[in-house]
Amino acid sequence: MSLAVCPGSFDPVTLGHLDVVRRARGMFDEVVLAVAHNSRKSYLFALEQRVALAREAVEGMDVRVDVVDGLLADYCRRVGAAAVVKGLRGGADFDAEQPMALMNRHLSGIETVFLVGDGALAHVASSLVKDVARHGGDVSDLVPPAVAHALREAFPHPGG
Ligand code: COD
Repeated sequence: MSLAVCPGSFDPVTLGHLDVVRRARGMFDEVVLAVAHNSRKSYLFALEQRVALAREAVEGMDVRVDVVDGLLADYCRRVGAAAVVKGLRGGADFDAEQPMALMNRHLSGIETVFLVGDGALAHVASSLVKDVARHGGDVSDLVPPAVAHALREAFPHPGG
């Protein structure tokens, strides 16, 4: 059984993330969406909420959601992962991801597989989605329904 780990901050999970997870599920026997901590980010949603929103989003996809407490490389070794799967929207993503892939391989030998996401979702990033929602924009076609609801609660707008 080959297991892939799709890690991320998922603050919050978007349709872009889910596209990559779905593609990974087509290639591996088992897929874990792993909510991890990026020390360069501060989060809007608490860990428990990011996990709950991700669980709801992957319902019916035969994908598990788990939390990475510590290093991703250690987590991958512990669960016997065959690969880390990351999504690429473009060159900037590759530039950011390559050092992490090299570091994870250095730490535990784990390989990273890069999947090119749906071009129609290449503009979808958690940070942009939050920014649009913060200013009252509609993100309901970019995120799962429960995430759209959570964003409306986080950024209430009169009449919105
Ligand atoms: N299309 C395709 N791919 C996408 C899209 C989209 N629209 N949106 C996001 N993605 C991809 C990203 O490129 C990324 O690969 C993945 O989805 C997750 O994105 P984010 O933004 O939710 O998550 P990040 O980038 O903040 O995640 C970083 C980690 C949390 C994975 C990293 O910091 C980590 O591994 N932390 C654990 C501690 C650790 O091991 N640190 C050392 C790392 S070398």
